[in-house]
Amino acid sequence: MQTWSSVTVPRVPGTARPLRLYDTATGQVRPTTPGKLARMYVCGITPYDATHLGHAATYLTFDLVHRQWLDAGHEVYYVQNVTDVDEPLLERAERDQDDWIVLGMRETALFREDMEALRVVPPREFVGAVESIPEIVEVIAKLLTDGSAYRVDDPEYPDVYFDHNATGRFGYESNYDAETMAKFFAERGGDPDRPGKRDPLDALLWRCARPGEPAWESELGAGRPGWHIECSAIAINRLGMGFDVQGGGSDLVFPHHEYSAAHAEALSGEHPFARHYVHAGMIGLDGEKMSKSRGNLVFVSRLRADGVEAGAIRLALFAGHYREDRAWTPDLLARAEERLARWREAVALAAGPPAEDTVARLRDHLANDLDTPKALTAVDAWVEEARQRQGGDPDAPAVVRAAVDSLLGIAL
Ligand code: 5CA
Ligand code: ZN
Repeated sequence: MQTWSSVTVPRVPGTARPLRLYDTATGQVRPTTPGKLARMYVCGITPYDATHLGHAATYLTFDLVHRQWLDAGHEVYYVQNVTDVDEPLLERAERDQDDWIVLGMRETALFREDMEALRVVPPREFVGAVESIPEIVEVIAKLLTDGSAYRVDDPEYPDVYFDHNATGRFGYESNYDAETMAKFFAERGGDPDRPGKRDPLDALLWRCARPGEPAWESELGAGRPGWHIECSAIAINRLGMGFDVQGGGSDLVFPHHEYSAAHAEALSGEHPFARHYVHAGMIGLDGEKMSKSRGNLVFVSRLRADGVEAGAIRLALFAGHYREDRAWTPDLLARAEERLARWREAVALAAGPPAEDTVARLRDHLANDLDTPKALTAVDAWVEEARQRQGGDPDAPAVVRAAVDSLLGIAL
C-alpha cells in the first residue's frame, strides 16, 4: 500500500540520549538497543471507521519513539499494517450495505490524511492484509508442516488453528494468568467454543471460505487469514526476528501480541519476536474506553474540520503519560491550545534564555520512557522565562523551536 507523505525532522544541537521504554514482557523500563537500523512494527488500523483520538494517541506514542531514535542518529525501519479484511470490517460493511473493499479504502485514505495532518513520520512500509495473503499462506503452510498448526475435525470447514503451546513459552509477553487469558481471548476476537479445537485457547490461522464471505484461493484451500498471523508474517518478512519494538494499544497485549509472537517464534524456532513489547494506554471519553464498537468517538478529521491544530492535539495527548489510560475532555484541548499559543509567542521573540539546558531536559525526559508531562513542563519553564525576562541569547528561540519540532513533532 502507499504510505503517507514524509515530514521534515530538523536536527537539534547537542547529544541525544539512548531511549528507554517500558517492556510489557519483562515489566521493566529497559534501554532499547537498536543497531544502526532501528526496527519497529506497530499494529495498524482496521479501517471500518475514521481515526479517533484513541488511535491518534497510540500512533503519536510510536511517532515519539521514531523521533527519539532519529535524534540518536538511527535509521528507522518502521512497518505498519492495515487489517483490511477482518470480521469487524465485514460486519460494518454488511450493516451499512457498503462494499467492504470500498469502505476499507475510504477509511484508509482518511487515516493517511489524518496521520499527515498530525505530522506523523510515515512508516517505510504500510502493508495491507489483503496484499499480504500469499506470504501469510506460506507461513501458515509451514506451521502446518511443522506440527505447530492443525486442521479442526470438521469435513465442511476444516479451518486451520495454531497449537498455542507449540513454543513452550506461551504467556511470556502478557504474563496473564489462565483466567485472564480466557476472558480476553473470548472478548477480543477469539472463539474458545469452536468445536474440534484441541484447546479453547488455540487461535485461528486460516478460515475456510463460507458462502458470502471474501475468500482467496491458495494451497490451504479457499479462505482468509486469521488476525494474529497477519502481523507475524508482515513483521518477520520485513524486519526479521528480534526486532526492536512491537507496538500498539494496551488492548493488544492479549491475545493479539501474545499470539503474533508465538506464531513467529514457532515458525522460526527463534526467540524473541520483538525485544520490547510497548503498549499505549486507552483514551476514554465520558468514563469509557473510546472505541468504534461503543461509538463514543472523537474523530481526528472532525477536529481538523473544526480548525483544531495538530500541535494542540499533540499537546493535549502528551499532557498525560502514554501508558496511562486517560480521558479526552474539551478542557484538556482548551489548555493545550493555550499552551501552544504561549510557546509560539515565546519562540517568536528576538532572544531568550540559553536553550542548552532546556533541550537537554527535554531529551532526558523523553528518553526516560517518553515522559511527555515532564518534557512539556521543561519547555514551559523556558517559555515563561523568555516571556518575562525578554532578551538573552538570540539563537535560543530557534533552537527551542527545532527541538519541539524534532522531538515532539510540534510545529511552532
Ligand atoms: N488492526 C488491529 C491491529 S493489527 C487493530 O487493533 N485495529 S484498531 O483499528 O482496532 O486499532 C488500531 C490501534 O489503535 C491499535 O494499536 C489499538 O490498540 C489502538 N486503539 C484502539 N482504541 C484505542 C483507544 N481508545 N485508546 C488508545 N489506543 C487505541
Ligand atoms: Zn497487529
